[in-house]
Amino acid sequence: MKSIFFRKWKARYLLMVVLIPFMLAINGCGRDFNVDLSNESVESSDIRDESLIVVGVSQLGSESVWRTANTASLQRAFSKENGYFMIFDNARQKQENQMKAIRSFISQNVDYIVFSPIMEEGWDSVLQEAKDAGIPVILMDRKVKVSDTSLYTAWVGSDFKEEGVKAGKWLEKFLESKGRLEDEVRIVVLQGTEGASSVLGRTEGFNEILRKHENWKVLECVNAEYTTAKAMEEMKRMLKKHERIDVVVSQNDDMTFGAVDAIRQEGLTPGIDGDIVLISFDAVKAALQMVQDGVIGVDVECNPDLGGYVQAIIEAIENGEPYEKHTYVEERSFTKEMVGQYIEDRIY
Ligand code: GZL
Ligand code: ZN
Repeated sequence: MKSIFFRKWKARYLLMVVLIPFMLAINGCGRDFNVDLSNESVESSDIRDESLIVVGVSQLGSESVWRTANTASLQRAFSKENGYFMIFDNARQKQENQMKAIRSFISQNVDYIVFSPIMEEGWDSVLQEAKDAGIPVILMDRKVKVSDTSLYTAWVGSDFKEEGVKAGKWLEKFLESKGRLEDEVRIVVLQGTEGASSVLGRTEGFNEILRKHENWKVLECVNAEYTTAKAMEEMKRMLKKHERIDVVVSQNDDMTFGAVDAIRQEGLTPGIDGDIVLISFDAVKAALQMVQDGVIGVDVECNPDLGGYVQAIIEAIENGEPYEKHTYVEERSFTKEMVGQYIEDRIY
């Protein structure tokens, strides 16, 4: 718990650390940013307010609609009005960029570090450095696989395995409704970033159901990086390679959008009454519209609104109150029968 004086000093110092390079960049390198400094985004009031809690956030990237919504929830939680000074870094899908950001936060001696680890492996040493510096690390969304769980203070996110189980159980019900539970079902899987908790969990959960049906054949499981473009490319390739695909399990909506385009370009019809049914994850607004249109069979929600949960943990720590080491957020699945009522006021 840092004293108020220390916080004021640090906020002032931080502002200099952030501003000076920016000013040098404008004057030193001669590059014309054409920026009116008087409109500098970090208002001077930021450092005059009573002490602010300084939070270093390493976001893994901006690969998906889900990720954008997740970042927005962090900005809402760690606002100046809420008493925070957030330093935000976008790692652009590279683990080494997240490591650099975390080390930079440590050198700036922030009060807290918050990050979504792009993959589970490889965090022990940098988390040890944060622990040695006495900076609590709060994980959100994805998880880390570390030898010592005291290397992070808390984690907030989804039960990814449960998401996969929900998807498998929906497929059972869907096939039964079509009288195809005993038929051979030919499945391809579009996976997200290799080693990500959301990929490991969704795969594990779906496979738990898959194992019960020896007539379900997974033709191919491919890493499409959670992006629309990569998914379209891989889906096109698989449609040419396999003479028939019945189901696409797509581990996020952005990849689903790419797969739907590829299926249509192949002259096939995606959907619960078409040639290929899609199972998706995240449940972003544009995808829920596709659920309503019968293009996506089920969309298993993944709740990106984690900022408030992380903020509550920080408040608890600040006030010396108890908090959970692991917090699972509420999520549901959406199908054609019930999705209608949720689309209108979906904020992402
Ligand atoms: C899930 C999150 C995943 C989303 C994708 O919590 O890690 O990352 O499902 C995003 O959209 O890329
Ligand atoms: Zn989730």
